[in-house]
Amino acid sequence: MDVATFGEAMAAVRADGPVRLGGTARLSVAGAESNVAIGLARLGHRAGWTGLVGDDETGELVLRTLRAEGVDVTHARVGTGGPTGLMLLEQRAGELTRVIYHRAGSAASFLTAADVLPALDPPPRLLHVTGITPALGPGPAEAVRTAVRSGVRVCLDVNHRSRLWDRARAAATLRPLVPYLAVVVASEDELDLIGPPEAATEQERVASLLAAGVTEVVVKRGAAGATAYTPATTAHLPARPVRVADTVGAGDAFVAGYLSALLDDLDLPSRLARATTTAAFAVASPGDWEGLPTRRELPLLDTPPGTTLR
Ligand code: KDG
Repeated sequence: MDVATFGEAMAAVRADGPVRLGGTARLSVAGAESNVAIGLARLGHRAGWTGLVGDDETGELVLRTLRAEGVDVTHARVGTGGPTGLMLLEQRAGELTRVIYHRAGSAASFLTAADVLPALDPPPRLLHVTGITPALGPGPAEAVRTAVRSGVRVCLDVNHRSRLWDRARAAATLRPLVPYLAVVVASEDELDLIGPPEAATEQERVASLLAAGVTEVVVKRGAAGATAYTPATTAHLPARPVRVADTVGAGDAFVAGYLSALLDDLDLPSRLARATTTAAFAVASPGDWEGLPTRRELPLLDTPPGTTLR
C-alpha cells in the first residue's frame, strides 16, 4: 500500500440553498481522509481507507463509492454502534457554504486502535491522519495516538473543525503527536494548534516543528497559495486561478496532490505544484472529490479558460 488512512466518511447532502427552506439537494460522500484516499487513487497510487460505517444504506453508499474509486476498503467495516454520519452543506450566501453535522454517536465515533492497526501491517509507505478523527471521541483519539506511533511515516493535516471541539482541546490533543510526524499540513490559522504555545509567529512555529523532527511543514493559504518548509529549503507557490464552484474538499485535494508528488519523489516546488493543481480542480468542481483529476488529467488546467477539448 502506498498510503493508508482512516477516519470518518459520511453521507453528504448538498442543498442548493438554505436547508430550512428545503428544495433540491444532492447526495454524495464526504470525509477528509476518504477524500484524500480518492484523490490519491485517481492519481494512480494504492490508497486504503479504514473506518466504521453504520449498518445502513448510507454506509453502503460510502463503501460502494470508495470501491468504485479504486480505494482499498479491506479493513473498513460495518460497525456495531451508531449510524453512518451525515453532513449537510447549504449554499448560504454566494460562495459561503455552511456545514451542519449529524455525526455525534455515529458508527465512526466508536472507532478504536484495534480497528486501524491491521491496515498498518504490512506497513504502507505513508499513513495519513487528520485532526478531525481525535475530535470524534476517545476511541478515535486513541486510534490516532496508537497509529502514529507505529513507526510508519506519518502525514497529519490539522484540519480544525470548530463545530467538533474548541481550539484549546485540539491543541492539547495534537501537540503531543508532533514527535511522530514526518509531514504536517495546516492552514495559516491552524499552525498554532500544532506548534508550541510559546511560539508567536509562523517562522517560530515552523522552526520548532522542524527541530522536533518533522521533515516538512506545509502551510495552506487559500487563494494566496501555499508554502512548504523543510530544514534545508522553503518553497512558495500561488494558488491556480479558477472560477470557484465549491471550496469544500480543496484542502484534502491539496494533500492528495502533495502526497502523490512526495511518493513520486518530486522536489519541493513540484510537490506544491501538484498540490495547488489538485486543489484547483476541487475548487472548480462541485462536491468534495468528484472533480479530482486522474494523472492524465493533471495538465488540463494549463489550457486557456473556455477551452473545449475535442
Ligand atoms: O475536508 C472536507 C471535509 O470537511 C468533509 O469532507 C467532511 O471530514 C469532514 C469534516 O469533518 O468536515
